[in-house]
Amino acid sequence: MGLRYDWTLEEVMEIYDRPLLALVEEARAVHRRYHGLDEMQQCSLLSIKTGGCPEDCAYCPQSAHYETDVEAAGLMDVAEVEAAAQRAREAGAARFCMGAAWRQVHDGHDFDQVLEMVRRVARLGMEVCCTLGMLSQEQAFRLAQAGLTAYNHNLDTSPEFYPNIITTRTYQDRLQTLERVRRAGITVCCGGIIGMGETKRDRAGLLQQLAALDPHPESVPINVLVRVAGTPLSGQQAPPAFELVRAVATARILMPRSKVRLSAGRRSLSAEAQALCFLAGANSIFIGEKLLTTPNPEIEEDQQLLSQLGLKPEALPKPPAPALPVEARLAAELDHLRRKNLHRTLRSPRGYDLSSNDYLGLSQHPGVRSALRRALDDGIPLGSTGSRLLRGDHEQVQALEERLARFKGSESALVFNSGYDANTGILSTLVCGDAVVFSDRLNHASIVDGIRASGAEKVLFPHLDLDYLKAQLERRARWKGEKFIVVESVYSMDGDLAPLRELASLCQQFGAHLIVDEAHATGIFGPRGAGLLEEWALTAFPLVTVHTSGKALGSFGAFASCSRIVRDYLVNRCRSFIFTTALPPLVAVQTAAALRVIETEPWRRQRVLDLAARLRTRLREACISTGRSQSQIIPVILGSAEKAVAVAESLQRAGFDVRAIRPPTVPEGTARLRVTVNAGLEDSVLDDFGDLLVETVRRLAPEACSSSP
Ligand code: SAM
Ligand code: DTB
Ligand code: SF4
Repeated sequence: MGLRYDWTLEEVMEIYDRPLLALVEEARAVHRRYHGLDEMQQCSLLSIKTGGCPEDCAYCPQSAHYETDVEAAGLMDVAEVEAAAQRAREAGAARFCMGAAWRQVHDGHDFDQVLEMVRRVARLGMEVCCTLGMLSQEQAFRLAQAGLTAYNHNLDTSPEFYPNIITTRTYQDRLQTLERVRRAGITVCCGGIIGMGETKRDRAGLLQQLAALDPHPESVPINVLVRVAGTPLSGQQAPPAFELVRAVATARILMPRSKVRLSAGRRSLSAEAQALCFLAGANSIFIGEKLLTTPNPEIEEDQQLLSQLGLKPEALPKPPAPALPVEARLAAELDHLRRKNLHRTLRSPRGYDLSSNDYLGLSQHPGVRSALRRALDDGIPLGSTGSRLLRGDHEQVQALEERLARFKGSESALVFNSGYDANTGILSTLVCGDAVVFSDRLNHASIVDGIRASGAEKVLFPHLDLDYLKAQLERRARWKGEKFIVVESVYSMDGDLAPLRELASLCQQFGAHLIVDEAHATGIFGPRGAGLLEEWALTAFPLVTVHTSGKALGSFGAFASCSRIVRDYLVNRCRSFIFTTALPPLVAVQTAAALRVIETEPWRRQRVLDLAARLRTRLREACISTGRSQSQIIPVILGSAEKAVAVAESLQRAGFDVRAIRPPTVPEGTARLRVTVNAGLEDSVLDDFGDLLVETVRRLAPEACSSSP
């Protein structure tokens, strides 16, 4: 099973409460799947600035609110820190963590010194971690640039118990710094403390919060409260060791890939209790006689324990290969993207689907699944084994093409490996270098690339501006070569519809050929789901229409419908068709089965369009524009990339999978959420989503709500 980020508190409690041995066994199984069982990461801690902290964390001996034995000291000297790191490395530490008793980082001399410390420790080949309190985004970027591996910033406990422990900053403040760390490309070290008087539910609540961070923190420190005289928590009872084992095991199960660090408080644990924690999945400890201000087990004692248990220290991280000049350029460009909120990372699907192109839910359809199962049982080849022109032309693909042609009412159809392959291939093959192509400014990148590759003259016209297009056609009335007009029928980022009838008549008037990409209309529009041309009963068929199978059909690949001559020409000349291994025949079976569902379950497309209308109405009532959307795609334009990302992340945290779309995918200043609806959404989910979307936009991007509907 993949990693999860949506554990409910009840689920976490159920895991936490399992019989201890069963819990440990399960955690160990997860540990075995994701990590070496005999490896222990050794980290070293150094307080580079001690005491006098303005925060009131009730556990902390360094808080200025309490009288403890800690002697305040200013920021250490860089060379001394470097020497300490060197000693730690010699003692076997692979990671060096520097802590400063600050509420937040202030720019200036001290921060510059910290950056230099980070650079020096990084040069020693160790992982470098800092814990300095709250950070601004810019400070996070600077730490990343200095070579920081990880930033430690703990949530400490559940959101409910938190106010009993800290009043000078909020849980939300903590989460914000963690987000900034993530955005800067630094790994996250985030955990908490047990033994502060919290309940079992609070411990589960903390773990749930940690596991909801996406991605999970790369390291999760689990501290046992070190009771320090003078702090409000000095009189707490030590928690039973088994509670710690449970917390470690649950963390291991919830966050399988993370390092779980048995951090402060090991001096109060027996060797046996520590061994159980290691068995339950803890695979990192702090070594050295001191943590930040409190004592830690003696180094020799730890070495003995690890050797008795057969645990060996994890090696220093492999030194990164020196960046080639080209990599340095790439890294600088990536850094620039991060700073402009334009850096993309991959994120697997989770939460309610409000962003995919699986409009009809066919990627999960039981009938399609059974068709695949039958085909597998009948011995269908798993790979196509070659390009279509060699041995890769299987009967299932041929049958699919015949079916697709019937579906479209065209003479023939030709399957491509993807929509991108279809558009680039078709345009670069059919359009000659002496032609002129009139292309809508918002056409998909694959259309743009295909036209570019054709070498033809390109005339961009403003989105769906037929007057402008007509004027351009008139200017080129005497053009010697061929003319083409290329549009999408449903625009993928705006959800609006191209006026195909008018375009067809312009083509007739000016002797141009129409090419229509029906990617987002296929399966949705038309009485039989064949697309917008069918919806509007247009009989003059374009030169080619392009359809994808990976959207409403829930499968993979694409197809063109066209005349026999065009198909034959593409088979002989189209490079993206010829020079690639054909799709596995199983995919053809899947697409054919999906087409059957489209024919037999027309309610799905009606449902999608009804849901879209319902959401648009909700947004319009709240004065949030949905542009000219008339389809299942609903843009919520927020302007800046930063706002779009903030709104998307907030909705994602609430369990709705919405994605931000930023330049260059959409024009500068029009970053947006691209919301899509699908037939599987329940009314109540859509309504909850609509309400939350309105509330979130009002809170984070109020200027996106106009005053009148
Ligand atoms: N000021 C920074 C901050 O709060 O993030 C950095 C240092 S702070 C000491 C790092 C973490 O150490 C705290 O978040 C807390 O989880 C842990 N810690 C502090 N005092 C502790 C104690 N007495 N027992 C256990 N853990 C403690
Ligand atoms: C963490 O979670 N534990 C470490 C580390 N992050 C910085 C700190 C423990 C501090 C214990 C109290 C002290 O020594 O001052
Ligand atoms: Fe300050 Fe950090 Fe201690 Fe809180 S835990 S008082 S922020 S040093």
